[in-house]
Amino acid sequence: MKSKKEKNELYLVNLTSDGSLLITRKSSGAIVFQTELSRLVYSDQFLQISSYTASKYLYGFGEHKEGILKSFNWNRLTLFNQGDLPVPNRNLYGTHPFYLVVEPGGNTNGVFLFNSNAMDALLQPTPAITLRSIGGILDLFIMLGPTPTDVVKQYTSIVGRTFMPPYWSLGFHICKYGYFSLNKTIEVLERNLAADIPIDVQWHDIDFMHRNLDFTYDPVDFKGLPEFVEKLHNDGRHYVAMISPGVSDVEEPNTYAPYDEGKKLDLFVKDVNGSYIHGKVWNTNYTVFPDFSNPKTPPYWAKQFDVYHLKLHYDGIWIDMNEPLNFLNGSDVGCPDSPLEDPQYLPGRPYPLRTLTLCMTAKHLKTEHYNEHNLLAYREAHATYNAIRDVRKKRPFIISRATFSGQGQWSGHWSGDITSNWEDMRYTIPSMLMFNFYGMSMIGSDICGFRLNVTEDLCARWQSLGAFYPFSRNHNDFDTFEQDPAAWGPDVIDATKNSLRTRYYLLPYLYTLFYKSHIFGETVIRPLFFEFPDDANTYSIDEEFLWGPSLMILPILYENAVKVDAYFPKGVWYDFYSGKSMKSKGEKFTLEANITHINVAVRGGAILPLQLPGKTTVESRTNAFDLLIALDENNAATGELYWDDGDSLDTYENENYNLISFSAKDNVTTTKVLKNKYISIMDLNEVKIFGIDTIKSATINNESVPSYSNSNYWIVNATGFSLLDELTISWT
Ligand code: MIG
Repeated sequence: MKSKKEKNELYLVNLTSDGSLLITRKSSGAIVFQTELSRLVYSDQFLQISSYTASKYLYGFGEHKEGILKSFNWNRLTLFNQGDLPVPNRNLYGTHPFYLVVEPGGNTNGVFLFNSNAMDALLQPTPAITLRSIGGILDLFIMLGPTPTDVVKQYTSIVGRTFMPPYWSLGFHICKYGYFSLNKTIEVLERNLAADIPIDVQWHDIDFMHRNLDFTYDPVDFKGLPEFVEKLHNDGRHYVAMISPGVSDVEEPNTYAPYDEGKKLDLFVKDVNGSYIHGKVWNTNYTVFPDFSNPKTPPYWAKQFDVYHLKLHYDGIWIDMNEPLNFLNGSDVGCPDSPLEDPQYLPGRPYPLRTLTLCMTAKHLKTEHYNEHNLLAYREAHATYNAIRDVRKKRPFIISRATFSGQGQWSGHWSGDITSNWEDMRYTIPSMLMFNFYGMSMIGSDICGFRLNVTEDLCARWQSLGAFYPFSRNHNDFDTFEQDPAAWGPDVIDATKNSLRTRYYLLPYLYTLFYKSHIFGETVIRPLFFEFPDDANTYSIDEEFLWGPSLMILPILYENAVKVDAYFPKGVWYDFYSGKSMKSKGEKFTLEANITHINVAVRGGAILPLQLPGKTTVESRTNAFDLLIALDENNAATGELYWDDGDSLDTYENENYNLISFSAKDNVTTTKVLKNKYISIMDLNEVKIFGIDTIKSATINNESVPSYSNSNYWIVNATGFSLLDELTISWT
């Protein structure tokens, strides 16, 4: 007899005695997974399983530099963390063996291969996928969705969900490799503040360290750094410092605790003979690597952060080079002969796995680097998260270059050393979309590009686009000219100010999306097909994207372009700034955008919580809120706001937050205070209504209030009211 639970399952499994395994979706008969187990290969250094896929609409299995939709033309996707710059068709910094397939009819399924060895996925025109790993075990999770968001929620319920970011990290960040002095840092920051650019976070790259040593700062060129950081804090700003995973091995005894203490605890990665394996990164001599898989390492790591914080009050940490990248192949003395160094099957690039990283035979506590490689950054991020949480007693903010499945719990990511050209700017959108899909919602790219010099037009367009990255930071290489917004003329400065003002205005909506990502596993940024899986036109779109379900960003991505031909899925959409409506049957609209403008559209049916922007998030959080009501075809809309102090740990778990829901139908909008535990002022300024022709009179809680038209929309004045009271807003 079948149990109730089984009856409700979305799938059917059929396994024949000769090993044909077929998993289908009960409701449609679509293939979810289909393999011949008789063809399964399961050996020590070669594991292979193949499956038909329901369609050629497959997404994920990254990190790679490419669009969201994968090619099935004998396409090999390699996963093995490596630190060289992003180029197409090559493995990149992170490993996420998880993919999603849209079935005919619009249901979606997901497959996660829980395996951390180097591996390939081969996509064949059948369509079919072959998963091929060179170690570990075959442990597959299959997710039935049925919506793309459901698949991501199911995946993140297995691997872990995005950390709850501090509110300040949603502001704008500036950075450059090669300020080379505190004076230069101050000069750049000051000119941006003088140009009225909102800045929340100042960063420092390795050049602020003393002789490139982790947990130091240069006492000469960066003299006064702690005082500078105090000033940042007093002005409502924050500070992020860089740490590399390797530690210098030749410091005088008793002068450099990160080495001395690591040596005493004997926790560095070893070679086959049991000596510390020597790589070469930034240090004068060689570099040794803490073994984050050793239980002694996290407390050691935490101690370094603790001591460091006594000197320098960092707020966030940037973990770079943690693939790990090594300037040598394997070690200072190469690597021994071994099947681990030269496996019979070599995924990815046609050169050994040890190229520009550690020997595969290097020894971690329980196993060889061959098996630990892809996990190093994950473990480092976890240790760093716990370390700085315990030091600061506030929410950690960590950005990591290398990543593995589930790392979104501990860190965000940025897309690494992209080049300052139009192609690489376009690539930043699929990068963001995919990392949201992997459960790492805090993702961005170097605004205006990292490598080589950017042009003024490109930088203006990039600042506009980058204002809509979840993690919004301008950063560039040491040998390029300065590209912070204020280094430019009015085009870049105005593009930056306009787009950042919009970002800061939208922060309560963005923050609520992060809450939903953290608690429920939803994506913050998503491709159009996530919201419109029945509309096949959306399946390949990655030059426009959504914030949550309701806000569409339509950037200019081509040189000299001043218009964007944007696809709007069926429904009512409104220009975010003017309220002008566009009724779409599922078609393209041409939108203009001069060099200082980026198009943003609101989907009918949404109520967005907004807050008047400030020069920092600390300032914006003291301002009044607006509500934007965008009515759909049925004159209805809904929305939500999550609000807490933005920095304390576990506010959701401790119920220290406010949660307010909004619902509009015809000419009445009501708000419900579902939780009121965070004591704060949440005054309203105005309510904007998109999608009505005229208002004769308006009331809030039966008091009549002024209302007026702003060409395409109506505004109801709401001053004197608070979001913490339940409101009924009506108009005639
Ligand atoms: O080999 O710290 O991706 O953002 O500026 C370069 C210097 C090492 C790589 C990072 C980049 C950073 C740079 N780092």
